[in-house]
Amino acid sequence: MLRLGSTKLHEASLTGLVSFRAFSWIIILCAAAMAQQQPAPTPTPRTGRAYSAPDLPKTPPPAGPQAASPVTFTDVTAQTRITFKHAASATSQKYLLETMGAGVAMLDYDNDGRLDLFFTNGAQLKDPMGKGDVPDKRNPRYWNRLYQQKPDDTFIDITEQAGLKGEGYSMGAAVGDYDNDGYVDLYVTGYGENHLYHNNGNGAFSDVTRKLGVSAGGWSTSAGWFDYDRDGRLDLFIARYLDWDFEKGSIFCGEARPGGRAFCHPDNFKGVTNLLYHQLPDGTFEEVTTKAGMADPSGKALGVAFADFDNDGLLDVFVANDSVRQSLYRNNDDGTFEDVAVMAGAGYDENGKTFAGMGVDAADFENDGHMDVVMSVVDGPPVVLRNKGSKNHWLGVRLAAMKNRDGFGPRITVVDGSGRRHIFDVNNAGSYLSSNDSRVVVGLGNAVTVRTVEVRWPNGQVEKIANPTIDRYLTINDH
Ligand SMILES: [Ca+2]
Ligand SMILES: [Ca+2]
Ligand SMILES: [Ca+2]
Ligand SMILES: [Ca+2]
Repeated sequence: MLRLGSTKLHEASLTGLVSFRAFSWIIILCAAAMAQQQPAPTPTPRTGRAYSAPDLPKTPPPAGPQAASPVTFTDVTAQTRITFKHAASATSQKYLLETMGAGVAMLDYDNDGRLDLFFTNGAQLKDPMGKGDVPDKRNPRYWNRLYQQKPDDTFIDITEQAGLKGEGYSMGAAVGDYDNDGYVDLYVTGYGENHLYHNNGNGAFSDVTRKLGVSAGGWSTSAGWFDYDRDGRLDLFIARYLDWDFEKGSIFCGEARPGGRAFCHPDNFKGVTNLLYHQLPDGTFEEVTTKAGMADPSGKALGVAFADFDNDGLLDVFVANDSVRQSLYRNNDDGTFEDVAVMAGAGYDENGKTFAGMGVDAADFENDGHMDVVMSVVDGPPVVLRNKGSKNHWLGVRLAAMKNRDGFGPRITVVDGSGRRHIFDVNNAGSYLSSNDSRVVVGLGNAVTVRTVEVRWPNGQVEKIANPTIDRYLTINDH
C-alpha cells in the first residue's frame, strides 16, 4: 500500500498553490495591479462591491493561486531562455477571471533527473463576452507551455510535441503519477473544464480527461493528488473558487463614471463546492464529494495543502478560502472527512474574522512534529496557524545534504511498530527555484515504535535504520 504523503503535499505546494515563499511576488503583482487602476476619489453610485471601494483593499486578487517565487522567476527567465509570458486578455469588462491566472508546475516529465517547467496561460476573451462565447486558446500567445531543461541549465519549449497547448482559460496545475507507471502526469485546472494529461513516456501527453471522468467544470483554481484512502492509487482534490460565469461576472462594480469600472469583490458571487475524485481500480475516477462529506458550497477556494495534521497516519486537507472561513478536513479513515477548522481554531483569524486566504502550505515550523499552516492573504500579512499537536506519536525524517539534482526523488519507507508501512517520495524540487523543506513527518497514530526507516536514493543505494527513537527528527545523510 502506497502512502504518498510527502510527495503529494510537496507537489501541491509547488504546483497547486501559492506558498509562503511566493508572498513577495504577490505584493509585487498587487502593486502593479494598483498602478493600473483608475483612482476613485469621488464617491458616486456604484453597483457591486469593488476592490477599489474605499472600505476595501485597493487591489484585485493577485494573479494566481499558483506560482513560484517572483524574484527567482525573473532571474531564471534571464538565464535560461524561458520566453513564456502569461497573457491574461484584459478587457474593459474587468472580468474577475483576468486577474487570477498564472500557475507553474515543476516536474521531471522525462525522468532525466532535471526539473522541467510547465506554465499555465489565459485565453483570448471578447470584450464583452457574448452568450455562448468561450475563451479561445488558439493563438500561440495563449498556449500553456512546457519547457524541458537541458544539461546546460537552459530550457527549450517543447509544448507542441508534448501536446500540451491546452484548451480554455487555464489556472493551475497538479503533478502526480496517477497510474503508477513511473511517469508523472499533469492535471490542469481552469475555467469551464479541467484537463488530465497522461504522460505517455515518449515525450508526448494524451488528454484522458473525458475517458477517466475528471473534467470537473465551473471555475477550478488549485488541485492536488493524494491517496486519501491508502489503496495505492492517487485521488484528486480540486479547489473551486466562485459560482461565476461571464454573464454573472458582467455585473458592474466600481464607480458609475467613465473609467470607474473596477474588479468585483468576490462578495458579489456565491461560493461553490470543491470536488473530490476517487480513483477506481480500473483507473477511472468517481466523484465522491458528497459521499466524502466535502460538499460545501460556501467555500471560495484558492489553495489546498495536504498534511497529516493530527499524526494519525492519514492525510488531511487544508483549504484556503477567499473572504470566507477556511476549511480543515480531517480524514476519518472510512472514506469521509469532517471539517474541523472552527473546532481546531483554523477557520478564522485571531479576531474571529474571515480573511482572504489564498495560498496555503504546511510545514513543521517549530520542529515539534506537528504540521503548521501558513497562508498568504490578499493585501495583508500571512496568517500562520500553529499546530499545538495531538497525542499521536510521530517520526520526522530529515534527508541531509540533499543536493539540487543528486537528491531528487529519494523514497522513504517507514514501517511502524504495528507493521503499517508509510511511504514518502521526497521531491526537493523547491531547491531549484527556492529553498524548500525536504523533511517529512510520519504520523504514527497509536504505534509507539518504529521498526525500520529505509531510504532509497535515486542512484539505487539503500540505507536502512532499525528501531529509531520516535517523537523526534532522524537525520539521514546523502551518499
Ligand atoms: Ca527532465
Ligand atoms: Ca503516469
Ligand atoms: Ca486512493
Ligand atoms: Ca490525519
